[in-house]
Amino acid sequence: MSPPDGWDADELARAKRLAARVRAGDDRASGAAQIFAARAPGRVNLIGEHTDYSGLPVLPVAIDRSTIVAAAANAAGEIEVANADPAWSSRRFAIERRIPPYQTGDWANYVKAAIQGVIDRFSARSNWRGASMVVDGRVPPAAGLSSSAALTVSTAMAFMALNELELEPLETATMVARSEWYVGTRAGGMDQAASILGRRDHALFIEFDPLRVRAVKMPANAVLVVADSREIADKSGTVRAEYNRRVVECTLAARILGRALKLDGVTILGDVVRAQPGWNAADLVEKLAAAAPARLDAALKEAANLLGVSQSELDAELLGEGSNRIALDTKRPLEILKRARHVLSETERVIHAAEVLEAGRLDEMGKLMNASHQSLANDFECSTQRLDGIVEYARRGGALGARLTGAGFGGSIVALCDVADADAVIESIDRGYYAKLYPGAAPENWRAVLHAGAGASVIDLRANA
Ligand code: NG1
Repeated sequence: MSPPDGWDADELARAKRLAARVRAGDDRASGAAQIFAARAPGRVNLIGEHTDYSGLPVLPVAIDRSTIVAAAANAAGEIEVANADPAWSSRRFAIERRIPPYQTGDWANYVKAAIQGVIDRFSARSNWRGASMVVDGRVPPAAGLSSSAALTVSTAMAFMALNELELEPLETATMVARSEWYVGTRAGGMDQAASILGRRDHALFIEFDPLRVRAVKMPANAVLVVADSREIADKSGTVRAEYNRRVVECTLAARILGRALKLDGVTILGDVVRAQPGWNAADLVEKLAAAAPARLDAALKEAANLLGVSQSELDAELLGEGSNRIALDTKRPLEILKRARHVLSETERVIHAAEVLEAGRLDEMGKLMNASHQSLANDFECSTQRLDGIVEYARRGGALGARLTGAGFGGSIVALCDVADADAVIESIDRGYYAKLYPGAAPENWRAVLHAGAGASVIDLRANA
């Protein structure tokens, strides 16, 4: 039987090397032990940025760069995990009902997040098989390409396979998306869904609540140039604080709009949109502007008054409690109107983008991507000078559209190009951006033409020996 799509000869060879390491490193896993390899790709988002945690649609592609985890059962009932990259040291931890996290920023917290997610999903089970695992990540980290989702998805799938557990892909995506909250980011579910449901040569129109996906064929003449600004979007530090702040701002906008429109049970902007068939962004933004000041104090006093709830109740609901509590810098006000304007207008752009991409209207797709970047820079305030610069060079080189991709605050940009123009776009970025910031350096590893690739899957390495 041939392995699932995505497992080409190189990926299989990688998996076999990792399996050899699993065997060599753990005599309990030696000999005939069953070894699984899970492969999960990163993703690049074409459009629909900072909409997923509002339950609103996104349009990413899974990319042809992946993380592979090889895993064998061990009798110790523990997780032992090594990384093929010696920069990340090995970790070992017990499988418990509540797995305590390592220090913030530790790579293996994503492994713990995945294992915890599976344990929580199958909470009736108690006899877990431990796993000896070796990880090889080829999705560039901190570049907006979701290396974290590639790691959590591959770990969760390998651990489930060892424990003879199976879920539908949509269910796995929901489970892993939620599990990443373990690392303290209140992310939506885009990355995990894209990694699991990716399809070769297709973008994915993903909707939430409930999660559903429609594959949108990429026109044959379209290519994606992804370029890393090399400004580190460090998800465990200040970027996490900014990201979580945006989540709070969007949630508040939703609650205020819900109240103004007399809707029950609104917690995210997606609830508002779904309750208003025929909605449009401009009208909703106008309603919000009429209902509340554009900015509210971060101590949540005004917001609590507007919503008719106590400040402490609102605080607990929005920021959470315990170790995962969001710490808000209260010196700056919360931007309600601008954030909502981005999310709602971006939602219109995503819906439109899926249509024009499907119809092969690449010029229009490019314009939507440019408008998205503008909105992220002005209203969502998550671009940087460097991201704006690299986007500009991509456009000057002939890209049909270019924008930051992922959370922003650094990381990568994505440019949509006609296949005939890809070299010129890369050349423009090399000369205008990399050569000026990194004179004399070779930029080959910093930018690439990426292709929409297959989603995650697990293979039994004995069957594919
Ligand atoms: P990146 O920065 O690519 O990890 C993050 C979130 C996504 C989504 C985007 C913004 C994580 C793990 N992922 O992506 O869910 O909200 O930002 O659209 O935080």
